[in-house]
Amino acid sequence: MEGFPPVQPYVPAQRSTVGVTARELRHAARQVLLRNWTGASTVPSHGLYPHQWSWDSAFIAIGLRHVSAVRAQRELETLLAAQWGDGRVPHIVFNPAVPLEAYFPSPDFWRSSTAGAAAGAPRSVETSGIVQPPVHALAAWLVHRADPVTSRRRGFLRRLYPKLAAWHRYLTEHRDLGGHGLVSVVHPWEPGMDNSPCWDVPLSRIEPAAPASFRRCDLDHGCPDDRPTDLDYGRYVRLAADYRDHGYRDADAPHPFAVEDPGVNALLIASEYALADIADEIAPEVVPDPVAAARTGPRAAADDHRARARRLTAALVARLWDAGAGQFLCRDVRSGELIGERSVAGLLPLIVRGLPRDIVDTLLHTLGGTHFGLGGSARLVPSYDLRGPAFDTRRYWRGPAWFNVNWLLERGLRHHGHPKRAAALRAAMLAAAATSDFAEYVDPRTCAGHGTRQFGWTAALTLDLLARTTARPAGERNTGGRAGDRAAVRAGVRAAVRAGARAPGGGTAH
Ligand code: 2M8
Repeated sequence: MEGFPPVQPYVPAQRSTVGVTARELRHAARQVLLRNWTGASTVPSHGLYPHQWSWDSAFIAIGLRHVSAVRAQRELETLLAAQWGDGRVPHIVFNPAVPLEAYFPSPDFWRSSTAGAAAGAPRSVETSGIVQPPVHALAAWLVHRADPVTSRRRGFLRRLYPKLAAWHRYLTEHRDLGGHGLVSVVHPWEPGMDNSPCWDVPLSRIEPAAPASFRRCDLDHGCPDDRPTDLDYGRYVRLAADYRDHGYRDADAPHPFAVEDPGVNALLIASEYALADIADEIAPEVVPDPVAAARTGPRAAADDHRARARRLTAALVARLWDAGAGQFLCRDVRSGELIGERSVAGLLPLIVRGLPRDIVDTLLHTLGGTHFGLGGSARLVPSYDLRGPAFDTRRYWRGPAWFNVNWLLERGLRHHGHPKRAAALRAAMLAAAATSDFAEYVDPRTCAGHGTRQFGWTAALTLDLLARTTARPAGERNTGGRAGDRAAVRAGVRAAVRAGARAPGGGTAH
């Protein structure tokens, strides 16, 4: 609890927030993070997701750093304390105080401490056995940069660095299932975009688990039209159960679902660069032997990370770039084919340093074109092709816009020197967060909220956007810009409310 203010009662957002100021929005976002904090980490949502999720915690830490550097550090430390011996960071760390019936699949389904023992699952905490995108090194670096003095005093990066390096090694050494230098996901939950139309073909080969063999809890909290179908759930359960029954081993697992996803790989590349920055920062501590330092140079570890990032980037372009589509696509490792669906994951390489200029230009064009519509028919970037056959404005990862993805793209726009487009996206995100009561996801055209509310990373990334200038995202230290914030929020909210008023049933949170 070091350095953290007392919890204030939460005041939900009003239906009309035309007059909201940056200060009010910042206050409301902080309240969400305070309410969702459980003592050592933050839940995405007390109802729908009552445990700690891996990539959620990374995004949440990025926002928490503006509230309490120590709490942001603890968020990541708690997650990494549940790391497995083989280096994997589990996608869920279960809170033992939460009843089993609160979330499915529950700890007694995954049985990590026994079924995962050979892979080094911890004994003292129950986790899932699959992973999520590796955003953690990027988050750790940003958390450090927010308060380097506290970070150094607590030995934050020095303690996290070996864990983050082992996590990346797990991905590159155990998960290169295609054999071409890219990481594969082995379950639709691993890339975080659980129900993307990209998984429809590879998932169709999986025999679903019998409906009577499990009970979904998500429908107790969410509207069925916003969530995956029962058939998809049956397949998710089958894949997870088979992996568990194989001891969560990768080497000789059949992995009937294996996909190279551009989002996961782009985030790994961004995190490798962050790991290089971290290694530079702690270089005197990780190379304590002066003889070794003289021989290899104190920056050798950082150079290794940068070299790995460049190799991954080359593999990403070689394996997943589709010039005809104007974006990256997923590759089905089992069939060897590219998957012809346009997911927003195919634009996420915009966050990668050193991508060839012509590819960057094409991605920027695609972002604003008819498939993703940014600056045209869409206020926020949809999760899937606006013109795709499976597009659905409200169903989970099949069209709605998500704040973490839009935050990454806003970062990409700034990185590539498009501050005005970035500022417009930032204003739209702030408005959507304000009018939807920090919804889990929103209609990309009207910003009508869907899924659960007071959602962790929506609130956290709102705080981050409010704290940011429009400068390029180097190792950013936030410098205020509050007058600009206020103007951006007001302009964005007015536009969102106008759009909501035009759209049937749109624009409001409830
Ligand atoms: C969603 O996924 C979980 C399973 O991991 C679920 O549907 O129960 C996804 O949106 C995922 O990306 C996210 O990390 C998780 C918690 O917010 O919810």
